[in-house]
Amino acid sequence: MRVAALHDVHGNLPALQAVLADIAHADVDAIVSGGDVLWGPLQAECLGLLVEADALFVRGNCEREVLAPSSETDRWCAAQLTARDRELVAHWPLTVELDVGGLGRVVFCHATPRDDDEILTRATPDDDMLSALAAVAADVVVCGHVHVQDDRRLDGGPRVVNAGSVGMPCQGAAGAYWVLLGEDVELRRTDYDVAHALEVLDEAGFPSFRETFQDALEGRVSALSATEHFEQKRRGA
Ligand SMILES: [Mn+2]
Repeated sequence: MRVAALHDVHGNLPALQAVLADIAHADVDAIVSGGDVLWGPLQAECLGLLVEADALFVRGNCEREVLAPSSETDRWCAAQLTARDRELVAHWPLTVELDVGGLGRVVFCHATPRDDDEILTRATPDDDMLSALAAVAADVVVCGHVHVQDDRRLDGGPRVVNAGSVGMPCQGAAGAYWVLLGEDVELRRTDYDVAHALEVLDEAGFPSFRETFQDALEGRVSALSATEHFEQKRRGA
């Protein structure tokens, strides 16, 4: 079995379209949507495409936040969804489990299997990773949330793969980031026309769109700066 995991699309429809076109040539048996499809410019359209592609969904913190909005931006996002969209999203689970090729039992989640907003980064010490994942019986855990790809083997714990972000990456280079699982783990990057995407997405009316998205889409947010930001947040600094 081969599985494509697509995390943190954040309403970036052109990025998602490019990844789905790539996946069409990748002999994939299942697509997992790893959370945070919402909270972005063209989220309802992204949701529609993933439903059409028969994706298996897990819930991200942004799905939870859009369904219970507490900011102007959350409320804008909520207003883009139909009652049927909201009903669908409200039922997404925290995890999906699949047996994948040579990898064994794989648990897909947004942030960690126990919490859609818990932070784990490349810089998180092994002991902290192990305690966050202690209750998880899996060979591999696939997560997202911090928008930086990673593939790490924990001594005495699962292999932890971060799929990165399709729609709002922090990799220091433009593109849509995702992961392909089969006999092994392939961290993938799909190119798309970012200048055109920025124009299309800007039209959607997402509040402060350019300020929020442009640097990430143009590849100007480095993995190091994003990791430092999230790691400080994790440590409560
Ligand atoms: Mn998230």
